[in-house]
This record gives sequence, C-alpha cells and structure tokens, in this order.
Amino acid sequence: MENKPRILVFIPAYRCAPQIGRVLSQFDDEVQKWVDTVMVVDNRSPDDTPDKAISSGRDQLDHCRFIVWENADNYGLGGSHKVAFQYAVQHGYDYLVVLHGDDQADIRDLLPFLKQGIHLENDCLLGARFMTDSKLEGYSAFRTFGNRVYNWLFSVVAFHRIYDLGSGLNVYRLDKFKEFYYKKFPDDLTFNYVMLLGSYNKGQKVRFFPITWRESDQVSNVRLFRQAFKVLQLLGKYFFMRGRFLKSDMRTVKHASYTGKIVFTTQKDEDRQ
Ligand SMILES: Nc1nc2c(ncn2[C@@H]2O[C@H](COP(=O)(O)OP(=O)(O)OP(=O)(O)O)[C@@H](O)[C@H]2O)c(=O)[nH]1
Ligand SMILES: [Mg+2]
Repeated sequence: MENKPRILVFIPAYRCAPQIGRVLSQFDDEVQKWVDTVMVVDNRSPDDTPDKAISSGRDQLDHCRFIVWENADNYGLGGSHKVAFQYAVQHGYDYLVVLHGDDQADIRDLLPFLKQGIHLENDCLLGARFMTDSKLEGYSAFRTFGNRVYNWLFSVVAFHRIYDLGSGLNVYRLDKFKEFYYKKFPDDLTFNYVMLLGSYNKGQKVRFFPITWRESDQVSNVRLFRQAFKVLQLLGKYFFMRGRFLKSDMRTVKHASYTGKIVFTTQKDEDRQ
C-alpha cells in the first residue's frame, strides 16, 4: 500500500442543507479506505449547509481527514473548483475527486474504477450520465435530449467523443493542474465545459465512466435556457479561436485570488506527518 496516491475529495456546496448529510453518508468504510481527505467547500450558502456538514461528517468520517471550508466570497461553482484545485496542489495531493454536494451522484460508482487503477492511466476521469450503463433517476427526457445534443456538438468541435459536459462526479490528476491555467475560466456553472475543452486542447488524457444520477429534492440553480445559450456562445468562440479563447478572461468578476478559511477540521495537517 506504499506509494498509494493521496486523494482529496472536494464537495462543492451551495444551499445543500437537506442533502449534505446524505452525501457524507456515502463515505462508508470501503470508500474511506481510498480517500485521504474530504473537503466540503461551502460557497457562502444562505442556509445552514456548513453546520449540517459538520454535524454529519464529524462522526461519519473517522478514517480520513474531514474539512469544512468557507469561501471568502461568492465564487460560484467554477470559483469553488479553483479554491479546491489550489488547496489540493498546495498540500501535495495527487488526485482531486469532485463530488457535488446536492446528492445527485454517488461516489461509490467510482470505486470499481479506482480498484482497477483507471485513474492512474488518465488525467481526467469523468463521470458520465449519458453512456451505456449510466442510469438516470427522475431526470427529465427533455433535459436528457438537450444534454445529448450538446454532447454531440461539443464532440464535433473538440474532435473527441464526449459523454457528459459536466456531471457531479469527476477525478483529476493534479500533476496536470499545478499550473493555474484555468484561473480565468468562468466562475459559474459553465466552468466544467471550458475545463473539458481546455483538457483536450492541452492533450490531456480524458476518459468517461458511467454513473447513476438522481433528481429528487434538489433545487436546480440552473436557468436552463440562459445557460444553454451561454454554452453555445462558448462553443462558437472556441470553434473560431481555439487556444486564444482559452487564454481569454471569461469571468464576470475578475477575482484576484480564490481564498477562504477552514471552519472545521478533524485533524490538523501537521498531525498527519
Ligand atoms: N448553482 C450553484 N451551485 C453551486 C455554487 N457553489 C457550489 N455549488 C454546488 O455545485 C453543484 C451543482 O449545482 P447545481 O445547481 O445543482 O447544478 P447542476 O447539478 O449542474 O444542474 P442540475 O442538473 O440542475 O442540478 C451543487 O452541488 C451545488 O451545491 C454556486 O455558486 N451556484
Ligand atoms: Mg445539481
């Protein structure tokens, strides 16, 4: 078990008070064997997401480190990714797993792939809702259709078969993300789309794996048509400008840095060494 890669699971959370306990209960003993640290990144939720995270995680996560972090500002989902990537790189982790805090994905879907070592052979191992063996529970036919059309459009432009533009369960090999080239990528929900184009543009090795995706009591914060139009604009710009587009600043607010603080932790870094 020496040289086992260190994995940080980052859970972006915004208004997830009803679901965050369920997400943390996915971390059974088997999952915790694979994970060094679980870090909930609260993006200044107006509800009691951080308190709910602390009360459920402090007992559940007894085999790995548990951190609840609060962003210094509202950085959006993309900005929360930037916070987590930076934290993970600075603290010497090898892999970042992203698991959305609203309990639509299940980290246990990833275990068979970790066991086979698929993450060791790829830079991005991305959960996909729209491939053979994926399961959708309560997800509307209309949104499924829309997603499939967009997957196809992006595949054509990116010259790679894409099965999902951004699900809530992804793995990144941090070695490829030490350079903060994605700082100017959008801070909103379109971050993942640009991240994927960036990965292909940089020649990173990307692989998809099937996941189960459920929709029950989640509140979607996505304004469907506005987002769909925005995404099409992104793709159009990438089509014409390629690398030049990826270097442009795509943010509405140009944050100088992406910071915050730990509001709860079960173990200090120095205790671990
Ligand atoms: N919308 C939104 N989500 C955030 C933010 N920060 C973190 N998140 C988390 O990011 C995840 C994705 O957000 P959702 O609004 O559910 O978007 P989605 O899952 O891509 O789309 P749906 O299929 O509509 O649920 C959730 O776990 C949120 O809690 C933020 O500023 N805005
Ligand atoms: Mg969601």
